[in-house]
Amino acid sequence: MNRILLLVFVICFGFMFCGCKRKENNASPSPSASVSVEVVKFIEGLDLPECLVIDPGSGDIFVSNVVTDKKGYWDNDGNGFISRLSADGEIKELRWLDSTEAMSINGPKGMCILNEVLYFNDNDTLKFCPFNEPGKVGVIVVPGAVKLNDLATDGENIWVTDTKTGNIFRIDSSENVSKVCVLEGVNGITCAGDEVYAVSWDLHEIYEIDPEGITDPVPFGLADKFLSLDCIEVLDDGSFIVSDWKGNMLYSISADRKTVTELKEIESAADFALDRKKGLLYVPEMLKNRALILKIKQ
Ligand SMILES: [Ca+2]
Ligand SMILES: [Ca+2]
Ligand SMILES: [Ca+2]
Repeated sequence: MNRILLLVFVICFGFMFCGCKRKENNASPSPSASVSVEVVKFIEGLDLPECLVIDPGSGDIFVSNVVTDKKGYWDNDGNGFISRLSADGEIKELRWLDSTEAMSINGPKGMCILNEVLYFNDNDTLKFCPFNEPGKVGVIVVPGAVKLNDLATDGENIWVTDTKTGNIFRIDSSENVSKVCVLEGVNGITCAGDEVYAVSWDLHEIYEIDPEGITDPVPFGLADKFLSLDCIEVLDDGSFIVSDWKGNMLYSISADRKTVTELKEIESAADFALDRKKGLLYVPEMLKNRALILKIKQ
């Protein structure tokens, strides 16, 4: 009797499974459906890495290390540092830029590189270090800054987000600071051609930003898919990759902004870098004190 019941169950389950499969195959193909990632390497020995960026000049990778043993991610504790790695993930200089008495580095987060200068957010202060003057750190005053998070560049300006105030600023080459708009809980920001995209940690949503700040940020309508978004990048085919820090996941989103696909489970996935030419992602796995190099397969 039990065997017959089991057989009936197996047949029913098999039918349901085939039905689902057929439905899936009939679905219209989405541009991101074929995106997947493969681990190339783990980079160990980092200390709460929040952000990785690629220097277009040398190809080297820079890593911001927040450093705290008590969840003081935003404490001005003078123990943060920035590492320099080769493109294949070997640590060249763990403390390429270190905190000093004259200029503390506390909890460095988002970074960008423009004209041979590394810019990095350090809690309430935007700092920078020119590559030709290693160790020398300058400051750009950002109005009302509390929790500066990400940085991006459009090739002329740099863009800064403040997660606490929601402010998004654009700063030109003369260090003129313009407030573009406010987006509650804004974290990651990226520039793609003339377009600017940002993600909100608190609203767990992705937004297209009007670079002129005339119209309000336009949500993708995917807020029910994520927990706390950290970073966003745009691939050449117009699809997106985002990291969900609390959701411990890296996602792909189709260019039509409708289909969300899980790419890889990564604990506390933070602010990753995209190498377009090589099709590589450099993703910090923050609470595991390491980063992953992933190959994008399309
Ligand atoms: Ca710290
Ligand atoms: Ca971030
Ligand atoms: Ca970023």
